[in-house]
Amino acid sequence: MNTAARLGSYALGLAVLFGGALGVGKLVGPSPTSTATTVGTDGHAGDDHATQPEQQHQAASQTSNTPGGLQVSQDGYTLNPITSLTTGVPTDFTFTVIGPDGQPVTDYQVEHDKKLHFIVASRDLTSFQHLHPDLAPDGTWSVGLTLPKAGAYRAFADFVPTGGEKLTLGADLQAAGDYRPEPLPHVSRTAAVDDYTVNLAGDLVPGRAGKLTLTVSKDGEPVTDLEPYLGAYGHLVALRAGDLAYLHVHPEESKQAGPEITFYAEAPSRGDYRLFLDFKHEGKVRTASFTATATLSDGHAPSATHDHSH
Ligand SMILES: [Cu+2]
Repeated sequence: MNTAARLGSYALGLAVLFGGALGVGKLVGPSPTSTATTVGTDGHAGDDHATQPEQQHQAASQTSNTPGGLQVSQDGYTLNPITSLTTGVPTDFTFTVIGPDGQPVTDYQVEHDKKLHFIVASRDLTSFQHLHPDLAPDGTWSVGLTLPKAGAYRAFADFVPTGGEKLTLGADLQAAGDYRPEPLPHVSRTAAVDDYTVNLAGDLVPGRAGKLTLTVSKDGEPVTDLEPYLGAYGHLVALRAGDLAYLHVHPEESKQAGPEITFYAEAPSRGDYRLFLDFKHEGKVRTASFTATATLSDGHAPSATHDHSH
C-alpha cells in the first residue's frame, strides 16, 4: 500500500511538473501529453481550481488526436536504442523500453501475435522493414537489422506494456555515408511486388477512420489463399510524409483468405502518407507500398469533433 501510495504521488508530481513545463514551452497548440488523465484519476488534484476539469478535458481530447511515433518518450516509457549501426552491415541491433520505474520493461501484452512490433523506415519513406525482435528476460530486445543505405531512419516500437496503454514510440537511427534522399513516390492505387499486384480502394480521411480495401492478385489472378500473418490476412502500417507520424490502423476481421484485405486507418491530418502492406502467400511475407493523400471529401466534417455546446 505504501509503495502504491508513493507511486501515486510520484506520478502526480510528474504530471504536475510535466504540465507546467508544457505550459511554458507550448504557448500555442495542443499539448501532446496524456498525463492529465493521471491527475484526473488520482482523486486529489483538481479540487482547488474550478477551471481544472475543463483544462483536463481539453488536454484529454487533444491527447487522443496526437499521432503515435513522434516521441521517443511518452507516458513514462522511453525507447532506448543500444547498438549503433553501420550502413549496409548486418547488425544484431539491441534496445530496451525503459519503464516509469527507470528499469527495462519485461512484461508485454501480445498484440497481433507479437509482444512488440518493430518498424524501421527511412526518413524519405523509400525503405521499410517490419521486424519482430526477441525479448531477453532482462528486458533487452534484439533483432538482426541492416540499414540498406546511408541516411536518416526512424525506428518505431509498437507495444502494450502489461497493465498499460498501447504505445508507439519512435527513435532516430543514423547510417553514415553519402545520403541521397529520394522524393516521395507519386500517389498511386496500384503497387507491384514480385509477381503480385495490389490495388488500393478507399480513402484516407483526416480526423476519422477511413476504410481501405487492398486487393491482392498474382499474374493477373485474384489470390484467394493468403496465409495468416500477425493474426490477420495482412498487416498495414501508414506513415505521414513530412514527420513520419505513425497512424493507428486496425484490420477488419475476415474469414476469407483474400483477395481483399480491409483496414481502418485514422489519418491525423490532410497530406500525403505512405502505406506499407505486409501480406503472406506461399510461405513468404511481401510488402506492397503506396502513396496516398488524405483530403476532406464531399464536404463532410471530420467525425472527431467534440461537443462543446452548452
Ligand atoms: Cu509486427
